[in-house]
Amino acid sequence: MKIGIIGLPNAGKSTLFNALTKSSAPAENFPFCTIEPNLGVVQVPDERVDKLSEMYQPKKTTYTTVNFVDIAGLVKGASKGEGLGNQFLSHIRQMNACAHVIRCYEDDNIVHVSAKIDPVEDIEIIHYELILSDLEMLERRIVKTQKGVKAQERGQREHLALLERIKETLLSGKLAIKCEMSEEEQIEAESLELITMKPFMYIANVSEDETEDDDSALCAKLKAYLKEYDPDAPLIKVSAKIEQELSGFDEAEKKAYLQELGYASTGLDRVIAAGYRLLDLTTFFTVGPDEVKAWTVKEGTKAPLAAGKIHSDIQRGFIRAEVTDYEQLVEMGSEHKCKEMGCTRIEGKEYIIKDGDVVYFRFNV
Ligand SMILES: Nc1nc2c(ncn2[C@@H]2O[C@H](COP(=O)(O)OP(=O)(O)O)[C@@H](O)[C@H]2O)c(=O)[nH]1
Ligand SMILES: [Mg+2]
Repeated sequence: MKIGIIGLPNAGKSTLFNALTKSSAPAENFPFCTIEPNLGVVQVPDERVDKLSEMYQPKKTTYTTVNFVDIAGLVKGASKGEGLGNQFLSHIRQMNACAHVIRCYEDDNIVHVSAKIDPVEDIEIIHYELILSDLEMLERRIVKTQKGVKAQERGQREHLALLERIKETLLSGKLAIKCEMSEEEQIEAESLELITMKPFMYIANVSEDETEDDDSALCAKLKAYLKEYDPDAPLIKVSAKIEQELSGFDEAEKKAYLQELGYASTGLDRVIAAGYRLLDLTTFFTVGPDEVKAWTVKEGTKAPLAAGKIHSDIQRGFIRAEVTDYEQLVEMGSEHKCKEMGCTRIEGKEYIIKDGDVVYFRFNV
């Protein structure tokens, strides 16, 4: 599962990516410094893991991770091949979700490709390119489907109607995900690999002196625009520059500095949490004196497959899952107490893992 970081050159993608991964992708005042996409594995902060770790005092505590990819400079004309455009677009197509970084910071030393800072114009440039690229893809699909309709292949007429509707949506400047669809159509549309069908989040990269509740004119403008254009998508305000500085601090220093700046948590934590939510994943936990660990599965995963994440033997020899809800475990204070009080459920092969389940798998090989 990967989240692609996209946006215009100098929006602050690499700076943010570096802070996220504490790695060293090149961040320079140069539009095409990141050509190959950079992959970073980022730990997802989860206070449930902290709490469980406190309870069990295990030798090891393991959080889930999410992958971020720094996809570099999309520019105006990308869908027509400008600035290595097609290459970037094909990278984005492989992502499960997108984090769109928009420049809202002012800094005369950092050039802007359009020579002026206007977050709404920037966002529109990127969306325009993504939509054009999707339209091209869709058009090819439509031609293919028309042939299917002519040949009277099953379901092709309905499929064509859906494609035409998505095309209408794109032509009106909206993202494909905004096209009204039934649940089945949604699944059908997701298989089209359209970029604008992917879940999006927006990251406003603001000036260092901007606080959480006090928006600059640029940030306010962006917020107002997104409220209309994509109201369901999360918008997160960060200063990439500060996040980069913070990533070198220890926890105590970080806290003090954040307080001084008027931020409740690091922007990165909010970016990671929102990104993780965007991917629609389910987290379950295994606990014990050796390790407290958070695991990630796709929503709707059944118990044996989830067990297989831990070890293929556990999946193969799956007998049952003993499941306790995280909240109840914390309330009762121990697994023993939970069992005593009848809060631990015995679940079989058909059980679908829920977010927050604390699971013990019984198996035999
Ligand atoms: N003042 C300021 N400069 C920033 C900020 N974010 C990025 N920059 C600078 O802008 C330049 C380009 O940033 P980079 O992360 O490489 O942008 P990218 O092209 O989107 O990857 C670098 O010199 C950064 O230090 C910010 O929030 N404030
Ligand atoms: Mg970059």
